[in-house]
Amino acid sequence: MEFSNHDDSFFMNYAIRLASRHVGLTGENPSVGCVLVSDKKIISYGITGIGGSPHAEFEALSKLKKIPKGTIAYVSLEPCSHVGKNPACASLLAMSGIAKVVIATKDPNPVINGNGIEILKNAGIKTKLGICEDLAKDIIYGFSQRVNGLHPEVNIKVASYSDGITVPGDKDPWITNNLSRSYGHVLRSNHDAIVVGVNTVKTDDPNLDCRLPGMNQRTPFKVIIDTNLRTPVSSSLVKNAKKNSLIIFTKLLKNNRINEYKNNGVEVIEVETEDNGLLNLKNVLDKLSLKGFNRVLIEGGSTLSSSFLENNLVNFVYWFKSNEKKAEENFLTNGDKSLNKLIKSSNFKIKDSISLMSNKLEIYKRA
Ligand code: AOF
Ligand code: ZN
Repeated sequence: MEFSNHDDSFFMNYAIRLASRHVGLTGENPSVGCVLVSDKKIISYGITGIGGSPHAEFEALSKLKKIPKGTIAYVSLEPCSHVGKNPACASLLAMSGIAKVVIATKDPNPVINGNGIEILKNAGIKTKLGICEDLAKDIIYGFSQRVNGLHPEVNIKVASYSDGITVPGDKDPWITNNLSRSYGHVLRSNHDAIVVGVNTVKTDDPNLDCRLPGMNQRTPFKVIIDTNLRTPVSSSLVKNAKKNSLIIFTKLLKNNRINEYKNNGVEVIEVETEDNGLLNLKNVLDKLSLKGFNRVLIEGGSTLSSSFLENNLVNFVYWFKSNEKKAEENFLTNGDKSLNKLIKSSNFKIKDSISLMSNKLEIYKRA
C-alpha cells in the first residue's frame, strides 16, 4: 500500500519525538528514532540506547520475530553504513525484508553521508529522503557540527529580571518561577555537559543536578572554567565528583591542590590561555568535543557567558525572564551589561517566545 505524504510526516514526527527522548544521553552518538509501520499501524519502534548502543533500527527490528510484507521504516537519521561499535543499520534493514525506508535527513558524519542510502538502494529497497528534515536536523545540531570539525552545540541559559539583571535580590534567591526552573532542568537533562565559571561556584555553590522527579539519572557531566584553580575543595561540585563526573579546566596543572581534586575524583585538564590571561574557550570546546560531547549548556555567570558569545561560540540562548523588575537597587553588573547587549545584537535572531505564567522564555538562535 502506498502511503500519502500526510502519513509520512505523522510517522516521522513520531520517530523524531522518540529520538528527542534520549538527546543528551547517547554519548558521542546522535539520538535517533525508528518506527516500523505495517498497514498504517506502528508495529515496533526503537531509540538509540543510553550511551549510544544499540542503534535505533537494531532495537526496532529486534523486537519483531517476523517483518510483515510491505513494512515501512521511518528513521530520523539515515541508517549507518559502517560497522563501528554497532552493526551497519542499512545492511540490517536491507536483510530484514523491509519494503521501504523513509529518512528525515542524511547522516552528516562524513563516513556515512549518503552511503547508507546507497546500500538500501542497491538492495532494491525504496527510499525517501527529507521528511520533517528541519525538525530532525535540530536534534542532531551539535553532533553535526562536531563530526564536521566544529565545536559541539553550545547553548546558554540565562535567568533575569525584566530589566536584564541576573543577580538575585536579597529577599528571594530565585529570580524566575517554578515553571521556568523546571524548564531549566529539562535543559540540563538534554545536554551532555553543564559549564559554569569558578565565580559562580564560589558565590552560589551549585550542584547542577537535574532535579526533575525521576530524572536524576539524566544529570550531565559538570564542568568548571577555573583559570587559576580557585574551586574550593569543600564545594558541592567537588564533594560529589565521584557520583557525578566533574571536569575542571585550568591554565596550569602544576599546582599544590591538584592531588586534592584528583583524590575527590575530579578530572583536571590544562588549557592554553589567551592574551588577556583567560582560558582559550575554543580550546575548551575542542577538548569537550574530543570527549564526545554533542551538546554543552553554559549556566553562567554572565561574564563567562559573555565570553562565549564574544568568541562567537554560541548556537542558542535560552533566556528566562521574570515579568518583574528587581525589588532592590537597580544595577547591571558589567557582565550583565555585555550579556544583554550581545544577545540583542544582530548576531542573534529570536526564534521562539514561550509564556511560562509570570515568566517568559525567549529562545535566540545565532543568525
Ligand atoms: C544509525 N542509528 O541509532 C545512530 C546512528 O560506532 P557506532 O557503530 O555506534 O556508529 C556511530 C555512528 O553511527 C555515529 O557517528 C552516527 O553517524 C551514526 N549514528 N546511526 O543508523 C542510530 N545513533
Ligand atoms: Zn546504525
